[in-house]
Amino acid sequence: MKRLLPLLAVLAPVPAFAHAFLKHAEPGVGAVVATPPAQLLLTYTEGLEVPFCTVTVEGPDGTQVQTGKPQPVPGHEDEMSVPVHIAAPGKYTVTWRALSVDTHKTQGSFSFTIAP
Ligand SMILES: [Cu+2]
Repeated sequence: MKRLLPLLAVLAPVPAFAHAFLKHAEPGVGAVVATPPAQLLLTYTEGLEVPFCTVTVEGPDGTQVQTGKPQPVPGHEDEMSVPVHIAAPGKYTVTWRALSVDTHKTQGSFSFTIAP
């Protein structure tokens, strides 16, 4: 029965916090901001594999907003910045897909509003 112990350790559930979930965003989740941001800054609960993360933004009229590729933030492996071209006021919805350093995939979305 001695050999069973290492096996049980392997089967132990991975804690839920070991995935990359959105911890903080600029502009903030649900925020109303006066000035359109030149980039989004997304902070996660886990380190990211940024080249394998995607972020899309949908504008108030339902069309896709022009975004750049997610960029790593030096010194912050749990963050990525995304260049974004926002010209008009209204509600914007950000949809993100993240691959964390533990190879788990997560996804989610949130909105913010540019005040008129
Ligand atoms: Cu994970």
